[in-house]
Order: sequence, then C-alpha cells, then structure tokens
Amino acid sequence: MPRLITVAAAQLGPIGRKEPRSSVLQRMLMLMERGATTGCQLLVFPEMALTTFFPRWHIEDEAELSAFFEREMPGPETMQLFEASRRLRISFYLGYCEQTPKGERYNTSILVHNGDIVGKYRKIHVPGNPVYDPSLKLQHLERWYFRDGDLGFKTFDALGSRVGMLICNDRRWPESFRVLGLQGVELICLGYNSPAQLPDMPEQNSLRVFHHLVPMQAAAYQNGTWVVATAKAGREEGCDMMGSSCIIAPSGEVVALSYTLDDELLSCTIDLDMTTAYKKFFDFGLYRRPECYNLIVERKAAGNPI
Ligand code: CDT
Repeated sequence: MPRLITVAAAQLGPIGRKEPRSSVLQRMLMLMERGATTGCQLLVFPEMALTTFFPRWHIEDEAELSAFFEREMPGPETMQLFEASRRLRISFYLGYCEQTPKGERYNTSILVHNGDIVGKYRKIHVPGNPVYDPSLKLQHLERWYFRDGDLGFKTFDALGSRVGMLICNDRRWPESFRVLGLQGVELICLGYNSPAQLPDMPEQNSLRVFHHLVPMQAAAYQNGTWVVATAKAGREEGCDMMGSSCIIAPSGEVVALSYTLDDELLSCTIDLDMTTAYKKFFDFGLYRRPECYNLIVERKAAGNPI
C-alpha cells in the first residue's frame, strides 16, 4: 500500500502595508476551506504569511513595526486558523514574525496538526542587510529586524511522515536540506517572499525562477524528499514578488507549479514511499564520506586551498 497524502501549497497574493490581519486571515481560511473540500491534509502557507513583507522598508516607528509581530501563537486572531485546522482536520505550515516575551524577534514557522503545534522552526539563513543602505535600489533589511534562528534544523514526525521546515533563503543553501536529509526527512515545507527582480543585480533577473527552482530540485533528489514551497506573490507595495509555488518530487521533478500571482491552492496527492528508492540510491551510510567534509563545518567563508 503506498503512503499517500494530499498536500497543497497555499499561495497568497500581495498583502498591503495597511491590510489588517483579519482580512489576510479570511483569505487564508478560504484556502483552508477549499483545501478541505478537495481532500487536502496539509496546507503550506508562505513565509511571513500574516503581513506584508515589511523588511523592504526601514521602519523607525516602533508602533508600526511591532504590529507586524505575533507575541502569542495562537493569538486572539490567529486562533481562527487553529480552530479551522481542528474542525476541518487539516494540518498547516505557517510562516510568521515572532516576538518572544524577552523582545527577541525571529522569522518563524510552525507546523500545526489538527489544531496543535507539533513543530517550530526559526529561519537560520537570514539574508539581506544589517543596516539601511541608501545606495541600494531595493532594501532587504531582514538582518536588521531578525535574529538568526536558534532551533536548528529539526524534523517532526507528523501526518504519517517525517516533516522538516525551512524558510525562504534557506532553500538556496544545500546544508539546510542535508541536515534534514540526515534525519530521514520525507517532506519539507518552505514558505518564501522573493523579489521577482533584483534591481541591484539585474543580470540575474531573467534567471530568478531558475535560481528558485534549481536548488530545491537538486536537494529533493539528493536527499530523497518531497518539497512543498509556497510564495507570497504578485505586486506588493510596488515590488514584484515571485510566484512559482511548487511541489517537487524526490526525483527532483516539479510535479505542480502555480500559474497565478494571487491566492491559489496548488494540491497534489503524493506517495511518501517514493522517497525510499532515492534514499537507497543515495545510501548515506554506505557512500557518504564525512571524514572528507571537515571544511564544511570548520570554515564559514571560503579560504586558502588545503
Ligand atoms: N525572504 C527571503 O529570504 N528572501 C530572499 C531574498 C534575498 S535577495 C534580496 C530570498 O532568498 O529569496
């Protein structure tokens, strides 16, 4: 008997700077209802799903900034998602901005199964600038707003599967996937907010979707895992954000791809046992040579030849 599960990328279109959470939550609940009627068991929402992608601005007004963060999860408004999860018996991955009781800020995701949080991750590869740089055409101030994630790359046994979580820029780093692969991950959920163009590196503009897909397709194949990656897409506050939400098989093939830049549910029934053949092909225990990989953990930046 194959281990079948129906998963969906729950892509969101743009969210305005002043759009209230209540409106975003209504849009998300509609996707959950639609997912439930089409038999979805897991919905993957984007990174920072509840608000606009505010790190494109240098916000000095603490009251405005603080409104982008969740101090409790579930909180009074996000409780609706948890109730829907319980009522519809549907699980979800949610990216959001977390503020701890000590005031620390993280770019976070959670895995919620039937209304209960069963996994939590804080983004490890936090990209962009640590300070406002007026010479740049596009600001990406995640490093100004967020700490580096401190929970490691963990897997969670849920939905009859071994699930891992990553957030946006993590998908560009093979180490993120390998650490999950070494824990036998079968399904990786990832939300993202990626500009469709890089005005400060325009030579990459025509390759943006390629650079989004190629590391995830390679990593799915090399680690024998499914990947569900979900965008916050479309023209958000004058900035074009990439769509191309996707579901990638352990073969490395893209088996579903979004076709809008708006709220869209992209579902696929996947066989978790398809991971087995690829995990056998890349038999880590037999073929990996960790004694030759020391530099990966000893060095951060590239240096002299050894
Ligand atoms: N959200 C996020 O991590 N975005 C980055 C943009 C980096 S380029 C400014 C990404 O890797 O897509």
